[in-house]
Amino acid sequence: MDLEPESTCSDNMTELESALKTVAKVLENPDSKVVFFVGAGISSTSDGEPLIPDFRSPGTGLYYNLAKLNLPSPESVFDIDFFEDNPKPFYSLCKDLHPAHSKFAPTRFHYFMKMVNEKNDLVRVFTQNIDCLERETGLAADKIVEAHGSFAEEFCIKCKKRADKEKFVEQMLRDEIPKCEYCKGTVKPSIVFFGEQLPERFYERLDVDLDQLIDVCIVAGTSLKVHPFASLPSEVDNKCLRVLINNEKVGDFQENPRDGDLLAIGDCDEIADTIAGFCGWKQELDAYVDLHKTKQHAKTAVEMVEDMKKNKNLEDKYKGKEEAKKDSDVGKVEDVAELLLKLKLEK
Ligand code: CNA
Repeated sequence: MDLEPESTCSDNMTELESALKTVAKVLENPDSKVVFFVGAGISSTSDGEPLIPDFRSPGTGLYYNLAKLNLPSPESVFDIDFFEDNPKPFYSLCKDLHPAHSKFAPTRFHYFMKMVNEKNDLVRVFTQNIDCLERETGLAADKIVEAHGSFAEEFCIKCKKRADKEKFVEQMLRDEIPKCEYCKGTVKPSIVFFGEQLPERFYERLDVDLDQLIDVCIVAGTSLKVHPFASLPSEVDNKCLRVLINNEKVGDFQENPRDGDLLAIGDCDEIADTIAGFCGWKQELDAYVDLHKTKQHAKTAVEMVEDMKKNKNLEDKYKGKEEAKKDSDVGKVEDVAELLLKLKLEK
């Protein structure tokens, strides 16, 4: 009998695989306490397709696109003093970013965090993102700290009262500057502008959450350049396993590396997918992502049907139902409408 040359798994394993297997081993234990520190990179692409651009990239970044508005500087759009005098530039882009109107869907990485909440003891997701995609997965707001605020709520900048969401959205979609129903002050989403304090909840949770023994902290999609958020990875206990999932090595992982730090340099979605595979969660993760896509397709198809009902001429635009079916990519539009009702979508 020929004997195969002896080879261990680790012989063939790349450094990255080995790091991800170590993470998976921790996550296989349901009692593991997990914390996430995340940023714009978890929303910048979705399964390789561009999603929400970052702010600074030349040519595509948000600030680049603001050049035409003739602002003192592109950053003025998020400056509270500037906003008080002239909220128009902010509202010219708010519609595209606001979850009530934007078409952005959570990425595979967002759903991975939701799965960690289901399979482990998720202590908290600290995010710098303002896009609300963590909430969109169904993860409870209590599990999320939006360190730089978000579009989840809107407040009057004068009397500080919370605005009615429906009225706010109506005004925004009519391209009006939303006004407070009590004092007529300007209403602003609760994203943190330059010149404003971070939410108190950020400091409260930071004190309490990081005071306990966390098993693994996963830092993902952030350049760790914006303070005080950037210092979070340095605040976790020395016994905590620190993992960086990012396109590049950043922050404390670069400047003050600890023994045992794991570096997963690469795309957030791909790495989340691999870890999920090692944990045996791959099918469930795929199901979450697919369900969301089906909902999106169903929404598109139903919108088309509604359009067609409203205006017969639109049949020409879609060259009849056949074209609409093709666009919807999920079979008959009527079936999709039915599916949508079954799913009881709120939106
Ligand atoms: P950043 O400074 O733009 O850094 C992003 C990091 O993610 C960089 O190191 C990239 O290399 C890395 N990266 C980008 N795409 C991927 C990917 N697919 N996989 C792995 N790594 C990737 O963003 P930060 O969050 O660190 O900066 C903080 C700012 C950006 C906060 O104030 C945010 O509010 C703000 N921001 C938020 C959004 C959003 O809400 N989606 C979008 C753009 C900017």
